[in-house]
Amino acid sequence: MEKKMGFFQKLKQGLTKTGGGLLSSIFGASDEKVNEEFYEELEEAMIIADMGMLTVEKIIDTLRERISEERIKDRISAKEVLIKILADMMRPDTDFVKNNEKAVLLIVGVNGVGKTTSIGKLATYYKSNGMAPVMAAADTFRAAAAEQLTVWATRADVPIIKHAEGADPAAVVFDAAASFKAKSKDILLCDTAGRLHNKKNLMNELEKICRVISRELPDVRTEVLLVIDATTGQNALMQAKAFKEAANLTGIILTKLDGTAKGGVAVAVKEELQIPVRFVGVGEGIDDLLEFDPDAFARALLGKEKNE
Ligand SMILES: Nc1nc2c(ncn2[C@@H]2O[C@H](COP(=O)(O)OP(=O)(O)OP(=O)(O)O)[C@@H](O)[C@H]2O)c(=O)[nH]1
Ligand SMILES: [Mg+2]
Repeated sequence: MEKKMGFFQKLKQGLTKTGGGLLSSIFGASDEKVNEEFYEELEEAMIIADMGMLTVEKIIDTLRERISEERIKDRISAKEVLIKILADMMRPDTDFVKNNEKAVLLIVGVNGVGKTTSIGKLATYYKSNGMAPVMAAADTFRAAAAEQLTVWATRADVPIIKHAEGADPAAVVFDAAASFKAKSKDILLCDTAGRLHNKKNLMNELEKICRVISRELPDVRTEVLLVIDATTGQNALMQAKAFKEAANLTGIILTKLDGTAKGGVAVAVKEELQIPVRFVGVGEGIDDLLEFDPDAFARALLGKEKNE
């Protein structure tokens, strides 16, 4: 319960920081009517909040239908319906790594989105759930990438497998998989490079890493999580499209929600690309990672607390 409140508070703080609650201003007092002007304002606000044109059209259509079916006349009631629609759209269709289930989490994404930081947070999260994580420093491309991950490994107090700069990332993953087996670890967290020269390079490297994982750990569940930065809006959606073509993405980590009112990309990635958000980043600290909660997230997008 306390965690849920924390989720909501942190999220709402971020989401309302820049826009004063992008969607909340539209709903106003209880006696305000649902009319064409309301739909227009709402459509515009959802596009500004990065939900993407296609998704916004679908949301508006669904909302119109429900409002007509339920004979809703006021904006306050319309808001409740909208929260439900958004939450259902973001809700994952599949389960995620269960507690006590072994897994490999391959963390991918363009540079600067928060991959390495998220791995530090994930290690802490899994450790606090009683799991034994190990990190693989498979970003061998950027100078000092392994050192940066080592700092997080020390903070989280988990082991790390690393090679020299410029080494083959797949070889790092190979060694990390060996250690995972030998030391009976639960969660293998693989950092990857964010700046490869082109899509073909990226695709080749990710394929090679995935081959090593499936060969060395054939019975271990593997999740490929794309990290996207919520402050980059529509750009984040483009990145998700590109990475979906390059790798078998299974989920999203949406970072930097503490610095934007535009969390709508969480709706767009699920609706347009069928990739569910699994975690959200709400700060630079080791505890600033939260399990994604579609209902709380939808409420936060609309600036509404459960008992408000
Ligand atoms: N405010 C905020 N900052 C974040 C969050 N996640 C990461 N950052 C910051 O974003 C910056 C980049 O984070 P990194 O983890 O180095 O990103 P990366 O994707 O590993 O970057 P490369 O390795 O260069 O590709 C750092 O300054 C982090 O502190 C977040 O949820 N909120
Ligand atoms: Mg990094």
